[in-house]
Amino acid sequence: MKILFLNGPNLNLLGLREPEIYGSATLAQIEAKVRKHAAKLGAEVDFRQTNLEGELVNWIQQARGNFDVIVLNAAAYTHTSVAIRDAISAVGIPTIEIHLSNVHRREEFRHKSLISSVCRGIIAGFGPNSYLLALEAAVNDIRN
Ligand code: CA2
Repeated sequence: MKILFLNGPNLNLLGLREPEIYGSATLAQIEAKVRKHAAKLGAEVDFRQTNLEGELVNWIQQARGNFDVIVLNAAAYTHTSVAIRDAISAVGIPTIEIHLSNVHRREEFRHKSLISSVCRGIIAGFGPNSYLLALEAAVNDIRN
């Protein structure tokens, strides 16, 4: 099983700024945990980050035929991007929406996700473990 992890804007700052909200782990440390766990589960992982909305759209489109599942932390684009929603819908690959923080405990503008309704499921609020839980979900729920 091949799983594409995509990370949106500002997630490259993890562990470097605002640790009280997002924790002290860097994205590279989260990636390392994901890779270690994926190896145990026999899953293959690609892990990417970009600050550009269009790049996320391109990566989602290019996943067709190359990945079985997408795990997506679209960061702020979760709440704004019709383009990312349309790409997920068009590509037809099961996509798991994830967040480090529990977006529903935060500002009201984070309560609305434009992508949830085209995703297979949502995991939020478990910090870096949200990534590992998504990996488990991908392997146990989506693998056929
Ligand atoms: O909780 C999450 O994973 C979010 O997707 C993170 C996004 C936020 O806009 C979403 O509402 C929820 C923000 C990612 C920004 O990450 C930073 C990390 C360190 C310092 C500043 C921002």
